[in-house]
Amino acid sequence: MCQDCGCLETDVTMIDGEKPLHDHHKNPLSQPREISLKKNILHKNDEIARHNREHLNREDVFCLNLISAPGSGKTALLERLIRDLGQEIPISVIEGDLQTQMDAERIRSTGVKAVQINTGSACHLDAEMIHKALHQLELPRKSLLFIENVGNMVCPTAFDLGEHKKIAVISCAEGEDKPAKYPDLILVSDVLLINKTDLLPYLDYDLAKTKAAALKIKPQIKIFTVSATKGFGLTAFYDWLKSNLQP
Ligand SMILES: Nc1nc2c(ncn2[C@@H]2O[C@H](COP(=O)(O)OP(=O)(O)OP(=O)(O)O)[C@@H](O)[C@H]2O)c(=O)[nH]1
Ligand SMILES: [Mg+2]
Repeated sequence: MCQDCGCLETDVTMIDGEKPLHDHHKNPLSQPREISLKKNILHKNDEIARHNREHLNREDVFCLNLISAPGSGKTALLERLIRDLGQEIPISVIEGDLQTQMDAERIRSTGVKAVQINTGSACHLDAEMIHKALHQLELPRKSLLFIENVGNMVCPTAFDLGEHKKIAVISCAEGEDKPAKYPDLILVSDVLLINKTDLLPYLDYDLAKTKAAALKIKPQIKIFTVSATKGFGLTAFYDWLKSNLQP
């Protein structure tokens, strides 16, 4: 094992009988270059995200980015929310998925405008994708814009899209260990929705333990326990949404 970096490389070179030098030590363009590239990508993303946010602020649009594992109930929550609040508050949706228009079609069938972004193989939305989608939407003033991210609890956490708040969605059916296993999702989120609470009688799921785990990671996160299908707990979440809309 290399004494300098701890790697297992065996291909070593001797210099003047001194200690062995690995090829990766001689090449200054190895790992540090990879890190700076990642920084550059995120820097560019953040600039576009800032631009998106300025645009949304000018129109008084409150924008929320929903992040969860596949199947936690993001689209079901949006369908329910549109039915419950759509008459009171104008709502628009940007849908993110690798393939298909399925989620956008579900939203459109509620009568609300939805733009579908297909990322192909990318595991997350980025600010440039949202920038293009914003040009396809005429956002009413003082409205809500929801972005449903690609179903993934890891990659979307690194990308600012220009939203005002991030909402993590987990469902009881996924197990109570999710906050502890995916702490970055909790750290970047302002709100945690614990969905599918109607299934609690059939699951071995400790709701209090899940909430405590999330609060340990981020004490200021707001937690709502809800059921998109039965409507449990949604009024408190709607009150929070309304409290964030400019009067
Ligand atoms: N019992 C129950 N089922 C739910 C609830 N919310 C969603 N579901 C079901 O869970 C499944 C997945 O819901 P979706 O809304 O499609 O989940 P999603 O997060 O949008 O999934 P992706 O877009 O694939 O990431 C569907 O069969 C929903 O009917 C809930 O509160 N309770
Ligand atoms: Mg969906």
